[in-house]
Amino acid sequence: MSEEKGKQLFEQKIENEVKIEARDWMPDAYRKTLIRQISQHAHSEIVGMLPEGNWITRAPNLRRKLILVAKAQDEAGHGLYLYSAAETLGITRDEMFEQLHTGKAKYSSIFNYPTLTWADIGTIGWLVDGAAIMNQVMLCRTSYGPYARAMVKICKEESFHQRQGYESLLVLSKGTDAQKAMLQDAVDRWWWPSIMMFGPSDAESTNSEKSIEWKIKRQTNDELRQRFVDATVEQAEILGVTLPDPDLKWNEERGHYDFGEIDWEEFWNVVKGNGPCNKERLAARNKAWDEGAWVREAAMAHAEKKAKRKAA
Ligand code: FAQ
Repeated sequence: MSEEKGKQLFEQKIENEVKIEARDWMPDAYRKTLIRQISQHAHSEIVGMLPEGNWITRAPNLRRKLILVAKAQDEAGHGLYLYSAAETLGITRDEMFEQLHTGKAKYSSIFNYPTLTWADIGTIGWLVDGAAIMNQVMLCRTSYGPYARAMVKICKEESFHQRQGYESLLVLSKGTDAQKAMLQDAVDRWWWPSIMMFGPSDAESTNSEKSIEWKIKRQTNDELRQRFVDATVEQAEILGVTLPDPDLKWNEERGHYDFGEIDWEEFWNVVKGNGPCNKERLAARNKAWDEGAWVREAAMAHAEKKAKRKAA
């Protein structure tokens, strides 16, 4: 097929909401931005297990421990679907891991904050998974087929993650004064980083224009951030916590909550590798990769032996 014909078909498909598939012609920049976004998303799921892993051995009871183990396993699974979706675009998994391990690839800023108390785990479920879902529901309608299909499954699991977090916080909210204080402290620390997850403001977002045009992103960073704030305020009221933003107020005219200015200096600092836990997270991933070398070698040797036996 000529490049001209391929381009025409691509544009028609985008226009008519027909998914682009792995073997279809696509502009190089579309392929490149998808590899960037999907691989960063995959890395976020994998690195995102680390702050939670910190609490698996210290969960307050067996039920909470089982839920947390299952949640972390789901996140590993999300990472794997997403790496597979990115591979369909022509990058290998080893290349993606290399980009993560050398610090070349980004992953969500949120996972560079520490989990200091048990309330942080429920707060991650409520706010971090809540923000992730707000962003990811639109990705179920993204224009690239393998990414959209992966996102449908991921979103179902993420909504369970959000609910288990909120339920665990509801229990703390009815607990002792110390438990209530622990809950408020966690919310104070996670609120701003959670609303930073949506990325820079639309004016500063370098990729949004093209991604919206190609229907990779269906809503902008600021639109999603606003929806998240609007949905979360009432949930905070039910929990009896205050959100740490004195400028948070209902704006009758806009029909939305106004909120204070995000500390963009903090955001970019974390994105550039200088957040509270960036170095620790990368060191943990590199250690896991190095220590897993023998497993990868053994699996390859076994696969080769099986293939030889089959051929013989
Ligand atoms: N952190 O031009 P834009 C989860 C970068 S999964 C770090 O607006 P774009 C599950 C951005 O990459 C959470 N970097 O970029 C879970 C770009 O740099 P580049 C992850 C960020 O792509 C829950 C530059 O800034 N979700 O939570 C961030 O159009 C609990 C300019 O930004 C996804 O990845 C950030 N927050 O929009 C697991 C969803 N924001 O690449 C465990 C898919 C922006 O040009 C526990 N991704 N940057 O060098 C997306 O929807 C988009 O990529 C955005 C950013 C919305 C994140």
